[in-house]
Amino acid sequence: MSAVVETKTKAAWSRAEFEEQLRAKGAGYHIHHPFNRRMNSGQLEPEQIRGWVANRFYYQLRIPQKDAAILANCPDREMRRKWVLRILDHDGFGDGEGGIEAWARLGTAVGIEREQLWSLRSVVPGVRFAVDAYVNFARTAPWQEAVCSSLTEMFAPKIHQDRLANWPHHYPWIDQEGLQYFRSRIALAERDVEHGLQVTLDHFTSRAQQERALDILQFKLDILWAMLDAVDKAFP
Ligand code: AHQ
Repeated sequence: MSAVVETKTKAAWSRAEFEEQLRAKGAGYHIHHPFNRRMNSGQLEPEQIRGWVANRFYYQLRIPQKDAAILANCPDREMRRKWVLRILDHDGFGDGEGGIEAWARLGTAVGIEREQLWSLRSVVPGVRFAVDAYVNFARTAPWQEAVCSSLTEMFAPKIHQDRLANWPHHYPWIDQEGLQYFRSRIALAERDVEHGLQVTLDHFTSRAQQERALDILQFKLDILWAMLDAVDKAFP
């Protein structure tokens, strides 16, 4: 029986089973990527750290546009009132500098000139391609699918905690002030995942839809993995 026909005849998972299936995708999270493993075990040279920070800056810079695309596609005011916080968290508002500025301070802490970072000259094609694929997905997919793709952040608190635990010891040359972004992201990721997971569990209810949600999450896991592949190759 073809996979499509099989899925159509299979019973939907319960909410708990569906969440378990989503969380099981963490096995492919970029915390397991060789570049990240070398980073966390202190094997990277300053130039490789700088290459990673400069390339991930492009990802951080585009996240608000990704989230704004979701807002633009979403007719549900209650959902938008929550989702808009993500844009404010990254762009900042009022006196709050926001996550993009905090990432720029990480850039300074690892020795990247501010003008060089904001010029995006260090962003390699594979990273630009992967990040743009994410933003374009959010622009063109149903908003619930784009929400589902953000659920890689289910696995993010651990990766931030690893950096906070390992960088001061392995990379004492990096001013720890620069690590503030990782500190700030742990609580924000947990808040964002709680909302994104509820939307996902509520929307994807048939087995075919649930399998689609797993494919969407795999697409985003591939984006994060491909970014590290490109950085790993560009900064050997
Ligand atoms: O700093 C990160 C961030 O702001 C976000 C937003 C979220 C999304 O909407 O897709 N994903 C995400 C992630 C951030 N940091 C990554 C890291 O490894 O530092 C993890 C990444 C994610 O897990 O999707």
